[in-house]
Amino acid sequence: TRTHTFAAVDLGASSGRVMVAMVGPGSLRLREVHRFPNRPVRVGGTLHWDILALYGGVLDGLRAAGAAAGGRLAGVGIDSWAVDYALLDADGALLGNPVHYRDTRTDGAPEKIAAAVPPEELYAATGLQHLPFNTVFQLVAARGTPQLAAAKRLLLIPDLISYWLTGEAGTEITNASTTQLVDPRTRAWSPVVAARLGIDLGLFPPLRSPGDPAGFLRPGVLAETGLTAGGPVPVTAVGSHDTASAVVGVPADGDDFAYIATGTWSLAGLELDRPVLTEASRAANFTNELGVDGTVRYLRNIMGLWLLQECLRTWEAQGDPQDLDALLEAAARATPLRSVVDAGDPAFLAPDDMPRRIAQACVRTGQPEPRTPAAVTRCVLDSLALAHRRAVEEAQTLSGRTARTVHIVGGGAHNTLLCRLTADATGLPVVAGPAEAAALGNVLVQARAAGVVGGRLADLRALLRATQPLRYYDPAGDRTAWDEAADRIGAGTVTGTGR
Ligand code: ADP
Ligand code: LRH
Repeated sequence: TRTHTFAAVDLGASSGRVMVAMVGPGSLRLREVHRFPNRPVRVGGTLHWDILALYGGVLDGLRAAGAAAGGRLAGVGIDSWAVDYALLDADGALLGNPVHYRDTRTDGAPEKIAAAVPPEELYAATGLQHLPFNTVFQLVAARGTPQLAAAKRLLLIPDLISYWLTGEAGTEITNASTTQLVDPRTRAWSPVVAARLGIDLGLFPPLRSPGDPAGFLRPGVLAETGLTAGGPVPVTAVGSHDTASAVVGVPADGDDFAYIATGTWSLAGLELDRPVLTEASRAANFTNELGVDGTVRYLRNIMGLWLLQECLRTWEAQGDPQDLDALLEAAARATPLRSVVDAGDPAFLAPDDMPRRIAQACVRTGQPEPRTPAAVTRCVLDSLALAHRRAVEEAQTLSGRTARTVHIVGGGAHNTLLCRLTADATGLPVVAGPAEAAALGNVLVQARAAGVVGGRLADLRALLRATQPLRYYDPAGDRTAWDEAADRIGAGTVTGTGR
């Protein structure tokens, strides 16, 4: 049997990477061929994504992928972070750098929208959790700008990369669901919501689904990446929302599992076959994002390892750089649950001095201020584990489903302390890995579309279990200590709506 080499372009908020996977019946080998930093740039007071640098990284990665595949790539798939978009003019030219979801331009937009469509109605129509940066809020913030007025087309980030690579435009549905303009029951646009918010759905190219063809690498791209000799290279729509691909990449056995995709964000919840649109679900700020194969990602956004990344950035800027491995070792020895913060607090959203904000939150809730990098790191990881526990428990209550295992995928799967604390806090066994679940979910959907592997999500996941190294953590310790810590913080969610 022949193996085929597929490339996954996976753009995360902290780094972009291009991975190649050798896929055959019963075999799957993933290799990173290129990783590049994703460094946002503030210009004119606005935080932007450096999209051309990212595209340059994608081209470098495809060149490396082609070399790894002996010049013959069976396909390319693209996924990235959600929500953000680029505007193009009538000639297809980029109208400015995409704005970062952590930019403050959306301040006040939710209030404007609530006046046009009450939050209850917006949730009933779209099932999306309230994140202050959802695409609808960004579009309302951009209303009246010359850029939006000149725009003839709107492309979400992975769709933009795909357009540049192929010349063909589409809107992939899993990521489209994060705009807050899609009805999760029909899996189509919600014209009513768009009309009431004055958003022109005509800006979006037609919807496509994971597995749909998305064109071929253009001749110029083939030339630039050294891929001209291998014949046409198809681009396939995958779960273009990185979290959609990451959930495909969860190596679960059966359906009684919870997952936590932990990278810059922690996305913690359940895979469902239909949305939960109840008022209780809205109040708890759970989202119903659309997944591969008709699934729903029922989850909550938790601030994630952003908290740690921003601490590291701050310490470095203050002339006190930390080594991550040494820091995590010291954190593992630090006093458990000494101070915890609400890992959903919107105060942590923007880039800024994170150790200071964490200390302030501890003081505000009458807890000791963590004073050393190790103590701050322990506080972050205890707080994330606590938020993981709350999301996993509430997702079950709100959906009526039961989880017997927690899968941790994404970069955080490397963090053994976080995995152990999550097992202890949830009281459930944790299976950690793969860290590159998004890239794996990306290539598996491509390989299936190409007929190289077959089957349903369960079959793709069986292939992952058979081929990817995983780590197991059994819960230990006294769960009442976690209850007590939870009581210290009146935890809300990223909206700050509170309990
Ligand atoms: P994103 O996709 O959002 O860019 P990733 O899934 O790549 O994020 O996760 C990045 C995070 O994973 C880092 O911020 C870091 O905290 C964590 N991480 C990655 N590798 C390791 C490691 N070897 N040990 C501990 N943590 C790690
Ligand atoms: C994770 C992610 C998450 C979104 C956020 C904007 O990378 O896609 O699912 O909520 O970025």
